[in-house]
Amino acid sequence: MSNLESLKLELKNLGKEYAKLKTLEKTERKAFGEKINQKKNELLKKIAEEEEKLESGALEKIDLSAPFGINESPISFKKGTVHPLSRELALVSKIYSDMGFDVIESRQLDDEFHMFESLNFPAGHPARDGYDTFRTEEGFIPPAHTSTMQYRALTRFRKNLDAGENIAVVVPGRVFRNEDVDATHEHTFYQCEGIFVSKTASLSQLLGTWKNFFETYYGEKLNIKTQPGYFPFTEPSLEFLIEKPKALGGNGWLEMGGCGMIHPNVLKIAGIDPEVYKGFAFGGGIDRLVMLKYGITDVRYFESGKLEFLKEF
Ligand code: FA5
Repeated sequence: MSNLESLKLELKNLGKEYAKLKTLEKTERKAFGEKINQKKNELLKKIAEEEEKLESGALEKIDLSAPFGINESPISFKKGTVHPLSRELALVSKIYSDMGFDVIESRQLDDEFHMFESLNFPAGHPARDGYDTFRTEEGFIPPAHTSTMQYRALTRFRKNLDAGENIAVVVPGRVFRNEDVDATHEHTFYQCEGIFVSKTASLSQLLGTWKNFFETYYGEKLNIKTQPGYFPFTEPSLEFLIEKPKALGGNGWLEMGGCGMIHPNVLKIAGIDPEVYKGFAFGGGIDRLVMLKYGITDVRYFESGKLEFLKEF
């Protein structure tokens, strides 16, 4: 039993002594009462001292274990900021998610099959050279576009079609090209791929879907137009342009990415019958999307790690 506990017990037992008062002669009562009162006061004093010791002991423990006051810091912490591309990628994903698309992650190392064969670039196809692809010594490929995820998205969500639903997926991701870099060309940048498959998917649905995305992102109605493009994995293939948003100065057309109806061979390789299902796909650059929104003049700022640039966001 601790010191404090035994003192408290003593005090409790002292209480019983008061009952004896009644049994005493009047002359004896005064002296007896004074004696127990004195004893009681002594005990209360000792209990208070013990409790104080305990309390100050607890405080000492905190001081010993904490290197500094628990509510203050010797260092002034400066809050960092989210990188503008990370923030805008989250916004892009949210817009597509609100439109009903699943969002899946891409990868930063891929292979020949996903980069080329699954996308209808047979071995020796001249368009393979157009992608300025990096390769590791082991033969892996850092993806040159997010289209490398088409086969994975199609095979993963093929079960939707069996259940009578559509495939609607977007894939934001980091991509790499062996480019001559300049103000609008980086070796490392971001894209967002869109993939939609149903029995009735059409080119007009593709244009409506992408227009809807750009209008939500820039917050105003936009004029769009297309011009012919070429990608082995879509047929027909188009380049998608928007008229510069009025809030950003208007005037002039900007190419935002490539798109088209998914080539029947790409559906076939992914185990989807092109006689029954049709699909559209689109892939746009995130860096240029964000540059336009914030008036950023050089794409190389994003990967530069320059604090003066990053602090603006
Ligand atoms: C493609 O990458 C195709 N995969 C797009 C596609 C997807 C077509 C699905 C059909 C179906 P392209 O190489 O044009 O396409 O690149 C698309 C966008 O990526 C460009 O419009 C541009 O915004 C961006 N981009 C391309 N190269 C760079 C670069 N070096 N630096 C920054 N952004 C770039």
